[in-house]
Amino acid sequence: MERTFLMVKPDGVQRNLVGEIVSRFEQKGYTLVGAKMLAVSKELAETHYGEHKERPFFGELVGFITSSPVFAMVWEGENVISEARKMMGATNPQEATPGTIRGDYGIQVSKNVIHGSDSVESAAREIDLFFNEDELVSFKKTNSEWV
Ligand code: IDP
Repeated sequence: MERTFLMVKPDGVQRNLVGEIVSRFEQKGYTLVGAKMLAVSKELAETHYGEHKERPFFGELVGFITSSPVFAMVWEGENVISEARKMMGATNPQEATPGTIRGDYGIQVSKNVIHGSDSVESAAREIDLFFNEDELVSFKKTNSEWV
């Protein structure tokens, strides 16, 4: 059983897509084990996107993610890290398949609606960065044998 970190970015929150996005992962069968609205600080943004520090768009990226609140989530389930990436679609919404979140709701790469961890290591790092242990629950859903 895996856990992944997903985040509705400022454009998704402003466009009222939080409910739709939560609904997609719920209906798929994954379990939401933590969630919160937060305003990302410059420091948190720079740490979260640290691997992109040398990229030309780093300043734009940090400016965007701190521009308005985000909705941070931890989801649990079998292979949820890679499956959530499939459900999100390609980084550039114009390359994302229709039916994926970015394919359905995004146009520009800088406003691509959602972030999701891309590996077991980044999931662990990002969950730890955004959530305290006591903000996450651990439970078994009564319908789990049907999913
Ligand atoms: P990912 O979010 O699909 O994992 P990454 O390559 O990790 O993609 O890039 C992080 C974020 O940086 C992307 O989600 C996207 O919003 C933004 N980004 C990527 N390339 C560009 C660019 O060329 N200009 C502006 N923003 C970009």
